[in-house]
Formats: sequence, C-alpha cells, structure tokens
Amino acid sequence: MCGTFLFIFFVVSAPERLLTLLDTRTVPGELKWAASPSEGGWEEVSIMDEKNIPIRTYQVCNVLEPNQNNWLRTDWIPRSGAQRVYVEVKFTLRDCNSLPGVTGTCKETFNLYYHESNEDKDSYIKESSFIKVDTVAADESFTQVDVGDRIMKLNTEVRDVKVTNRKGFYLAFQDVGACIALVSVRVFYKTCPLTVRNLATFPDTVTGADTSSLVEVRGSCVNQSEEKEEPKMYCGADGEWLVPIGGCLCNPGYEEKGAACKACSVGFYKAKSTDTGCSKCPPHSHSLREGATVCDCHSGFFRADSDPFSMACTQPPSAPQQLISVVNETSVVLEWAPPRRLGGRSDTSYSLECLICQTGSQLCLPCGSDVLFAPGQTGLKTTRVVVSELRAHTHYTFIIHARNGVSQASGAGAAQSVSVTVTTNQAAPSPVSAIQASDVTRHSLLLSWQQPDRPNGVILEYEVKFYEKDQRERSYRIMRTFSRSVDVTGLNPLTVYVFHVRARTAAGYGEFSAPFEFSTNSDPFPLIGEGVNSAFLLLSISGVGILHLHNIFLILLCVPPSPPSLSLLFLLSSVAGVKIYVDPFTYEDPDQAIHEFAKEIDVSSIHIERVIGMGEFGEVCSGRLRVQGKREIYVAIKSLKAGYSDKQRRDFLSEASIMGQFDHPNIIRLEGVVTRCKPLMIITEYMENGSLDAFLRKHDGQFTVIQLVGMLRGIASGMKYLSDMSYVHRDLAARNILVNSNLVCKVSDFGLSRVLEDDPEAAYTTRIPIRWTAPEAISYRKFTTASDVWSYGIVMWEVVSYGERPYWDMNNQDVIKAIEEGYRLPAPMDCPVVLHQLMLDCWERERAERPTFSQILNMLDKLIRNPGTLRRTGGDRPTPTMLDPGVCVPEWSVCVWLQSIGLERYRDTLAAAGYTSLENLLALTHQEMDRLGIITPSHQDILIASVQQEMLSQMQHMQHTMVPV
Ligand code: ACK
Repeated sequence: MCGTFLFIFFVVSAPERLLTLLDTRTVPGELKWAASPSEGGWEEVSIMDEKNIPIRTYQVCNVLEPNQNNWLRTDWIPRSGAQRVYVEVKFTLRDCNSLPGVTGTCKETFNLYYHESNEDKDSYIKESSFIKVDTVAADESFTQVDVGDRIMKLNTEVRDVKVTNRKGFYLAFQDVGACIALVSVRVFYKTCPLTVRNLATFPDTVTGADTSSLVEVRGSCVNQSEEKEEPKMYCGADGEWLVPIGGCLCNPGYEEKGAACKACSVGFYKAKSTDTGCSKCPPHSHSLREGATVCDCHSGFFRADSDPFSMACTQPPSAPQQLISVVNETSVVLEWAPPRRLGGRSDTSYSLECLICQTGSQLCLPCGSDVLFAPGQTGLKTTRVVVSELRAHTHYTFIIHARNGVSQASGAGAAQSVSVTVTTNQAAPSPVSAIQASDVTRHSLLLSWQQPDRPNGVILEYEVKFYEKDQRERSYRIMRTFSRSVDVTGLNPLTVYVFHVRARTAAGYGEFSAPFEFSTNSDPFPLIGEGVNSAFLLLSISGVGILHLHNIFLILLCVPPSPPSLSLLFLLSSVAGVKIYVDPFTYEDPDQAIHEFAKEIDVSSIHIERVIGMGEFGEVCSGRLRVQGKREIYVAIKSLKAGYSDKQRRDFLSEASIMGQFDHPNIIRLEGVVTRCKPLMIITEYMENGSLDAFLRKHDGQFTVIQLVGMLRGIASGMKYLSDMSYVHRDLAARNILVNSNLVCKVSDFGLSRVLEDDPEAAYTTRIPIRWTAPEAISYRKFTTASDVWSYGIVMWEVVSYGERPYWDMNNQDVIKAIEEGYRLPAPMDCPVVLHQLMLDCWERERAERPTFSQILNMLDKLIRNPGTLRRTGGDRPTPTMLDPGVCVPEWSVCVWLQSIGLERYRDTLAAAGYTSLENLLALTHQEMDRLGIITPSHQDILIASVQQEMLSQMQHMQHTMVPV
C-alpha cells in the first residue's frame, strides 16, 4: 500500500459525481424548519431568485438588540450511505457599517452546526447536542443579487463534515446578531463515477469519510474477459479515481475494442487470453464462425499437438526414395533419399522395421532383439543405417518408414514407407565361450565347450589351439574335431595349459575364444569320463615364420572305411578345411553326378509362361514352380533342344551338377532338373532384371556409385565363394551375371570350364572370351582364380561404364597385342580413382601380383563404409583411348620415377591425391596407400623403400655438386 500512496496524485478518471441530499431551491412549498425562538428569530420568507423562480429563504436581522442567539434547524437529512457531506450555503449579509445607528451589537457572521441522528426527532432543538462545523463569514467573491430596489451581494460558502455514525443528521444555523438572509442551502456528497479501466468495470463509489481517505475498489472483468491480475483502483475523497492496478484480458476468440471484448471476425482467430488482436488464419486453415479460438485445417492438412496455432497446417511426408541395400556378410547397410514431399515440415524422421522371412514362404516375423541398428532403429534423422548381428544366409525385409509431426494425426501408414528384401551372406561363427576340462590326468584332459551363440551356419569343425602357459604362444598345438569335446593327450604333468577354441562353417573360421587355463595333475588315470576321438594336428612354430598348414597336415579321420569314391573325396576336402567343388566329369556316369547334386523335379509342377531368350542349348523360358508343401516361386527354365547328342546332353546337365554344389546368395540357385522326360530342363531361380550387361545399358547413368559398388561387391562375394571352393569360372563377364529385382547380382553360366578343357584350340577359336580373359589363360590355358580376378577387373569396367564393350570395336588380335604391350583400359567416365586402381591391380601381368577375391571384397567393403573415398574421379575422358603405359612428361619427376620402378600405373592415383613431388611422397604411409586403393603389399613396400632411396641419392648428388670451387 505504501507504493499506492506515492501514486495517488495521478488522477485517472472523469470528474466526480455530486449526489444531492437537500436543495432548498427545489423544495416545493414552505420549508418549515424549526426555529428557536419561534418568534422574533429566523423567519421564512419567499422571494424570487435571479431567474425569477420563487425560492424559500430564511432571514434574521436583530442587529440593534444585544445577546442574540437565534437557531434554525433543518429537517432530518438521511445520509444515504454518504460518509462526508458538503454543505453549500448561499447567503447575503448586511455590512454593520451600512446600518445607521447600530451599536456594538451588530455581527457579520453566523455559525453552522450539525447533529447526527438515526431518526427524525421532534422539532425540539437541544442546542448542546449540536457540534459546530464552522463560523461562516462573507468572503470576497460576492455576486450581486437584486433584492427589491437594493443591490445585495450573494456569498457562497461550502463546508464539509464527516457523517458516519448515524443514518442521518440535522444542520443548524446560529445567528448571534447579524443581518442575514439564507438564500439557499444545498447538501450533497461525492462519488467516483462508474468507469471501465483495463477491461475492468469499477462501480459508482461513494468517497471516504476523511478528506485524505482512499476507498479501495475491486473491479470486475468486462464480458468475455478474464482477470490477468486483480483489477483495483482507489476512489479519492474528491470523487476521482486514482492508481489503477492489474486488469483483465479478452478471452480466446475475442479482442479489445473500445473498452470491451469483441469476437474475432470470420477468417481470424485468437488462441489465448492476451492483449493482442485477432490474427489471420495461417496457411491451409480457416475459421467459419466469429469468435474462433483456433483455425481448422483444410481437408488433408493437419496440425501436431506441439504445433503452435500460428503455424501453417501441414501434411505427412511421402515415402523415402531410392532405398539401397548393401549386404556385407551378416550386416546390411541401408541408405535412402529423403521423401519427395516433406509436407511443409522440417521434422521428418525415419524408423526401420526389420522382418525375418522364411525361405520359400511369405511368412515374415519381426527380427529378434539381438539385431543391432546403428545409429538406431527409430527417430532417425539420418538416411543411413547399418544393421548388424543378423543371421547368416537368411532373408530379411527392411521397411523404412518416414514420419513427421503430423503422421499420427493423419493416420498415414504404409503409404509412407519403402522396403527392400535382402539375403545375408555366409558369415563365420561367433566365438566359442565356456570351455571346461574334465577327466584330467598327468598327461591328458577332456576339453569340452558349448556351441557358439551364433553359429551362422552348420558347424563343420572346431579347432583347439593350446600351449603351455610358460611358453606363451611361441609353441602351440592345434587339434580339430567334429564334436564339442576333445581328448587332449601328450601333455606334461603338473603343467598349466592355455586353451582357445574356434568354430568353422562353410564361411570360414570364427574368432578364437578367450583363453581358458587348465592344469594337468600327477594322476596316471582320469577319475571320471572317457576320451573322444578327434582329428589331431601338431603344429610347431619356432619364432621364425609360420609354415603353411598343407605342408604339415596330418589327418587322422575317424570315419568307417568305404570304397574310394567321390563322396569320400568330398568328405576329405571338407575335413581339411574348405568344401571344394567336385568336377562332375570325374563321374563315369553323368546321371550319377546329376542326381548327387541336383533334385529331380516332376514336370507337372512346372508351369511354363513365356520364352525370355535363347541359350546355348535351346530356349530359356520363365515360369512358375510349385513343389508340394512349398510356396509357388518364379523360375527360369533352360531346356535342351530336341535332337541332341550324348555329348550335348552331358554338357547341358554338367552345368546343373556344378550349380547344384553351390549355395550362396550371389550364385544363381539351382531349383532342380527334369531328366526323366523330354525336353530335359534345368530349373533355376528367376532373376527379374535379366543379365547385367543388358540391364546396365538399359539404365545408363541411372545408378549412384554406391549402387554400382554394391553390385560389384555382390559379384566379388560370389566369386570369393567359388574360389574358396576351388572352382574356376573361366567365363566371368557381365553377360553371365544375372540381376534380380533388388539389384542383387548373381554369378551364373557354369558351362564354359568344360568346353575350354575339351578344346585345346579354344584360344584360337571364337569360343574363348578374349576381352575378359587373362593373358596367361589365352596363351597357355593357365586358368586359375587369378585369371578369374582378371575377368573380374573387366566386369568392374563394364559395370562402371554401364555395359560398354571392353576395348570397344578393336578386334581380338589387337586386344591381345595391346595387353601384351602393357596397355590397359582407361577409367570409364566418372569412375572413382580407387575403382580404376582396383581394375589395374586385377590386370597385373604377373598373376601372383593380382589381388585375391577376399582382398577385393575387403576393399569394396571399405569403400562402402567410407563413401567419401569414391568421390574422387579422374575427370571426364571424352575419347575412349587405352591407358598409355609409357608416356611421362619429362618434367613430371614423380611419373618418371614411377616408370623407373615399374609402378607407373599409380601415377594418376598419386597425382589425384596431391603427390606431385618426390618430397611429398616421403610422407606416404601404408595406411594412406590402403586409402588410395594401392593395396598390393609388395607395391606398398617398393614405393616406400624406393622413394627413400631416391631422395637419399638426390641429396648425395647435391652434396657432390656443391663442393666449394
Ligand atoms: O538378358 P536376359 O533377359 O537374361 O536374356 C538372357 C536369356 O535368358 C538367355 O540366357 C535370360 N536368363 C537366363 N537365366 C535367367 C534367370 N535365371 N532368370 C531370368 N532370366 C534368365 C538371360
């Protein structure tokens, strides 16, 4: 309140209102006030006022007589709630000097009294009960009044008095010997008038009792408004409003106009109680009625709960685009482009649904909780996810949903998602855990363990590595076994041994387990249990180097003896480590091979639909295959045309015998064969996009580099599988790669190996695919995995150039000659430098210098993981010319030097990476070379050693030439 007083001088309202309690001028007829004495004192006289209206006055003029005490009392005046009343008296007074012959008895004042009372008492005046208000004298401001023929001066005096104790009061006028006429008496009080301030109404308020009192008044909010802060004002004694505090705000849907709250017009809204006006509806919304608190969204547009009402209405996003999947063993990299329509919002996020699908059925279930998603599965802001810990060799469907803040409100679902189905590759098993020892003696123990958590395939074998703890790993032994336990013998007594176990599937070995330590004891016999047979291998390394396993393989097989057969051969090769492919031509009876590796299909379960092309032996058709108990699938059907020879039949079926041995997501899958009726048929999975070369030509320039590398990775993975099985393809080319609807590439066409073997003149006939074949295979039929790698380099070139013919229209003889002279295909247009470098590596003259498929796969995986490395291209090459092996500008020292060490193939790579001088090259490290795609270890060593040597000799030369003259 202290603060309030500081402000009371600020008058904030209209002037006071005066409410009259008594006005003698308006009283009709006589006043008949009580006078004492009733005779000879105050006398009621009617006169005409200045406007000629009759009024009642009281007069007294006993100036010549001493000791006058004449009282005149008004009637009882109800105070009507007033606390302080004002008495305005208009009177005339004769100047004593103007009266002839008056003595000292003449007075020029009168006294005003009041007395509070609850009721109208009798006319008796008890003078002592009256309280004096004031002695009233005439003041200087006189108004002239015409009284008969005399001009009199009219005084106006106002006195105020507090009347708070009773319901009403009397006033009394005491004359003590003056000559006075009370022309009029008016009694009134003041109020602060009804007013609206800050949207609060303050009622008409009677002022307080004291001249300094402030009456605190609480306002009430006007219609359609609410209190912001309690509205208050003070009513001052003189009827003026002071110090407004607080106030009200118009309700939502209303705005302030002329001290009232008015509804917002159509097309406008106000969402909150604020002092702002109504706003226009934001884009894609409307209000159809007055007083809208929010604008409704147009049909098809939505507002999220968290969206402010001032924000435009928006839409859910469309589906993500261009979903690419790249499978890397049991991980999948998914990448997509943002939706074409973001719906007017910037809060698009993605979530990934992972479904695991059964082979040959449409039944898919959510993936388990062990699958990992990086950076996450939901609420993704990025458009790339790496899904790992998937099961090997399994079909998965991934659905990417795009959402934004209004997706839920709109109820949008499947329309905003895109999906892809992939098949994971084979992967090595996870490490073995929990190894135990039992039946411990002084020289042996029985080691046992659990199957790995994720075997990722059928476990073919376990490998146990162990060594004496003191020896560390300087000398260790290895045992192999099919079972989950092994009898370890030949140990030293009372010695601590460290054991590691790892499992192997068709995809190779998994990681070794953590070390487990067990000690032999001094007992000659085990206390419990008995040993198991095992394959046993002793391997000793003595710190110098590791001997190749095959040099010292000693396999003790515990299989029952059986006649030597291909089955045993197959088993042997499996036991030794890797499943190898069996040449069907080693079977005397080709039908035995075909029935060992391919399933006979009943022709009635095949429904041929159309011819899709011509194969070497006859038509290739597409159709459907329904095997009992399985879902119907689309298949490709190769048939052997009528009138075939025995040799043709054998060659035709050999492809199926080969294909039937393979099981890999990047190798075309054989469904079965029809041999029991004619025509003979080979049924394979159907690849919707046909052969890769034609497919790329049809979609020239339409894929991202990552998509192209994804295709190459698939082919490399299939080829690695074939090379691990010791199968040499001999006809690897884009035309022999098939592409399915998910852009998965699969190696097919397993017919050529036999054809070339049969035909010693093949190199000089049109049958050999010269442009794809390594020089040693052309010249002396040295077909190896390394020659397949050469062909793979050509496939890379075909892929990156979208199906261009290798060496364009050069003839075969010119191609052979050019390759012989060291020419190589240049990088196709927009080809990343690292990819061309990898091609050049595949085209090394020395086949031992070419990378293996495993290295190629690793390299491509690295590129996929770091797509930035693919950005650097060698620029456009408008004219297709061969990469010149010998031209170096002499002043380009790096090029000349590279030529001198036989590694000029790296000139473009190094130049593009900024290595333009030998000094720069001193900084070259193995890691940097890995990054640049210089992956051949011997090349890396030569580059590092030679640059140091070169710099040294240059410095020595300078020292010589700088000898002082
Ligand atoms: O390029 P294309 O359409 O794909 O034409 C050839 C044709 O048959 C002769 O080989 C197509 N073809 C071969 N095997 C299959 C398959 N498994 N799925 C789909 N098309 C195939 C090939």
